Amino acid sequence: MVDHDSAYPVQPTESTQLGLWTQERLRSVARELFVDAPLVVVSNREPYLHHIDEKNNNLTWRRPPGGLVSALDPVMQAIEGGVWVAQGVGEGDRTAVDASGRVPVPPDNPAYTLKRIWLEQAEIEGYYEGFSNEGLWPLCHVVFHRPRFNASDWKHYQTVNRRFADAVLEEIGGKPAFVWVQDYHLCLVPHYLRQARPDLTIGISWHIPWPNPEIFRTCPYGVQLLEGLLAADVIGFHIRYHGNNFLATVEQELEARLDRERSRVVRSGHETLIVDIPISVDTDEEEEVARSQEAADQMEHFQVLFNLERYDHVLLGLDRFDYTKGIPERLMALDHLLQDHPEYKEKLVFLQVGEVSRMQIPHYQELNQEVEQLTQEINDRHRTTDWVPIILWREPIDRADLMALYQLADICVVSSLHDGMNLVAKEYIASRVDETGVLVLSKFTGAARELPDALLINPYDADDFAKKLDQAIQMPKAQKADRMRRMRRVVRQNNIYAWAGRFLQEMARSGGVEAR
Ligand code: ADQ
Repeated sequence: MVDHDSAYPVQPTESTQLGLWTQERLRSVARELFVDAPLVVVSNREPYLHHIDEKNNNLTWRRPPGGLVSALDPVMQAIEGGVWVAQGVGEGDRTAVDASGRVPVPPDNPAYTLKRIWLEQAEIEGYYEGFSNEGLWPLCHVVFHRPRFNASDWKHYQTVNRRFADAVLEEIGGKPAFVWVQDYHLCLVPHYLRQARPDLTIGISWHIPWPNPEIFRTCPYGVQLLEGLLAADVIGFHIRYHGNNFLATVEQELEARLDRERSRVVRSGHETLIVDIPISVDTDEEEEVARSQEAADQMEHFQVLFNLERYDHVLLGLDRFDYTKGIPERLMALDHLLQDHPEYKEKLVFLQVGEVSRMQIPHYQELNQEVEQLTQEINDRHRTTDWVPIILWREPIDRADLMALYQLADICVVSSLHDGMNLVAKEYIASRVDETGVLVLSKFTGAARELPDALLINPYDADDFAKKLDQAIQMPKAQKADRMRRMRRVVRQNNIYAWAGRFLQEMARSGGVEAR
């Protein structure tokens, strides 16, 4: 073990003091770090899905929605030569891979290897839909949905976590490696890896909030989850508050030595460093897409499709459709706004974009019904002969569509009830190359800590939320520009390469490799 004193987590590392993190800088740091040991990323969700296009008899592909994939794919592309282990879910996925489940990605310009593993239907139901998304997801987000745990889901969760660990071990053979595990689906992977290979350097990034100890202890398998995580050398959260909740949980649930000063846990002679490093977006790439001809074409397309030219104010909500994102709350705030300010009728439109997800789970079906019903009620309450305030749009969208929609939105509304970070907020800022636009942002997102220049709201307070929407509409041009400029500086500085670079440096130090 190296002396960690020089790597106190919240201080800027030597490397970050050198200036802005870029793709090139991450690549050169990675070349030094991973010279003798490759980087293997492990996550449930895969970065690319293959589809069979029956009409043209060929394979097509796309990137699924979701924060983790949006953030990590550019990192893996920058690092080059790594391996990403994930579950294959596209109907063309098996056709695209070789006999070991491997396929080079991105398919149009390969930079790393995707190794797919295959799960049985019962495993998907128990591990993914059950334990991960009906248990851990509501457990970690304070949204008043009771988590559901049962022994059969837990068994699947263990089995599948072992399968992911086995796939990593198969991939690295007997060689040294850095393994970077992602998120709440895979808490036990560090433990299984450590059992088989005590020499590996293992990190895990936790993308969602960590609850307080009182909530966490309702999980009947909490101790095993903590033990699984603590087999890692480094555990990363987006904000200090979640890291502190984790430390408090460990203190309550386990026999372990805590060094709060240095954010470390020592258990059975093994030391785990807890860091908080905010995840972000690839600002250069977002800007490039925002300025592209494709995005410009899509802007024109959406302008015609939604008849946007006729409105003074375009408000946008864009999410992976989830009950943590506060979609009904933002519709109710709009309802309040229109009741208080009927003068906005016909002058504004609220565009709610987002594919439905996890529809096998009853809470998600209920959310879908609730949003459809609310939209209808609010539209009926305020409609005029040729105008309704809310347009619900559920089509899948690609990066150019995203950048086009962000640039068309005078106001972007992110109203999560609880969110680890929220990348939509940061993407909106990155897209605003014209340095205007207003971000209305829930104070319960990790992003709110970095972005005091957003209009911060409590999504449960519909009156104040409506007032903030009004403030956003009325905000003078110069103030919008000042705020947006400051937010753009923050997002550019703490970009995705800073997140990955800093995390990988902490991993390297814990594994005895000195980063620059
Ligand atoms: P998510 O809960 O998925 O991420 P978020 O961070 O907002 O939430 O990321 C969503 C991503 O999906 C964004 O990149 C967005 O552009 C994309 N997206 C959303 N709707 C889409 C749609 N309809 N079509 C295509 N793309 C869409 C989790 C945590 C977050 C944390 C991230 C990363 O819940 O708190 O920020 O991981 O750590």
